[in-house]
Amino acid sequence: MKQNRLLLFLLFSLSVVSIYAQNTMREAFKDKFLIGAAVNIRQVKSKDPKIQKVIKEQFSALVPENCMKPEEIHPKQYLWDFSDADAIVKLAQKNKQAITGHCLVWHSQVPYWFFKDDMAQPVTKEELINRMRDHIHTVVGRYKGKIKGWDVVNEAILDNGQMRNTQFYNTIGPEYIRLAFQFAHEADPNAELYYNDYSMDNPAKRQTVVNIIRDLKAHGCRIDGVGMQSHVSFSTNLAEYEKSIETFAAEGVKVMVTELDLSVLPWPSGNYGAAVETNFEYQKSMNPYTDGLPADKAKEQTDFFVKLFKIYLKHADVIDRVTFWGLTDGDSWKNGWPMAGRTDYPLAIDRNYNPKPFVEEIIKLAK
Ligand code: 9MR
Repeated sequence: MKQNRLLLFLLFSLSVVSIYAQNTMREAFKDKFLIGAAVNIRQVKSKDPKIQKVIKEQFSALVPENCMKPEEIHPKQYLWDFSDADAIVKLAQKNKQAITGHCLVWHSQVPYWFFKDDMAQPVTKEELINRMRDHIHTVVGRYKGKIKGWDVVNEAILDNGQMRNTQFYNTIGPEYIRLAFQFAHEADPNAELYYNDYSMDNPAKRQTVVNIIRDLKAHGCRIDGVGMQSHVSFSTNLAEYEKSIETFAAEGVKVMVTELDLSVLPWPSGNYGAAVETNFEYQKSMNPYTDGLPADKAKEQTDFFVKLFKIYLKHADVIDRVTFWGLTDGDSWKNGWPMAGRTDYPLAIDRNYNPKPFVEEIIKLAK
């Protein structure tokens, strides 16, 4: 009798645990694709159990939001600071989460020294290639075998489909992309390598990404995937967005949703990209939800995320990972961009570290 009761109790506990686990994104999507979050160092080092719990339970992949960027990890030519990046890698390993390295070559968040010689003059092409090689070899080499894949080149294309005139492009020429992929592969032959960009629903950009994939392959370079950042808005054209997933997949690469967020705030102009240099002066009328998100807006957001996740699930065979760009609404870069000082609600986890109502809806879709 006593044994029966014990057995019943055990069975009951097991089912409670499994129902509970099913209710996290990590568990619900485990056979579909990785579910990731970009984390900052404050969250990684936090002793607050609420923060550690949500990181571990809801996500199967992590990406450092800032601390692997050249500015942070390589502030001077002969000075490296791996402490924060190491901490993130350690946490992800402990939580058995896949880690993406972000990012090796980007026009933003590169320290001043990178492009200047001792006389503060622009470096030569050869020197910039040497510096790029040294940077990539050192960073990728340090985490060899620990990082699933790297955003090797980030945001190299303008919205009109032309190459962005970055210091890498202007000094080295278009082959800087090829070289970056080559150096990353040399440093960790088993790491996956990605091209990452925003506004990937834009047909002009889509075509240039295809050209980049083909050029890399034609030169024998490894490219495993395309990262569609996906800083989306309610007016993102989902038909074009889905077409990009299909187009990249048809080129034989994996697709990754790398920086998903959905702002609920009004946009001060017609551009919905993620160009870091965009900056508008604060206007109170552009910050309408300081006291909380009204029910109708929350519903609009839920409906949009449901539409997005239906697309992701439909293409789960080619989508490897869906990563939110930030852990909670309170930490999102969207509170400060493109206008500083606003209160936005773009992510899956709210300011109290609880999953938002739409999370339950997307979990239902996954089942
Ligand atoms: O979220 C990042 C923010 O904290 C930084 O201040 C910003 C600086 O450029 O970069 C943000 O992350 C960007 C990412 O690295 C690349 N794609 C666009 C993201 C939002 O700007």
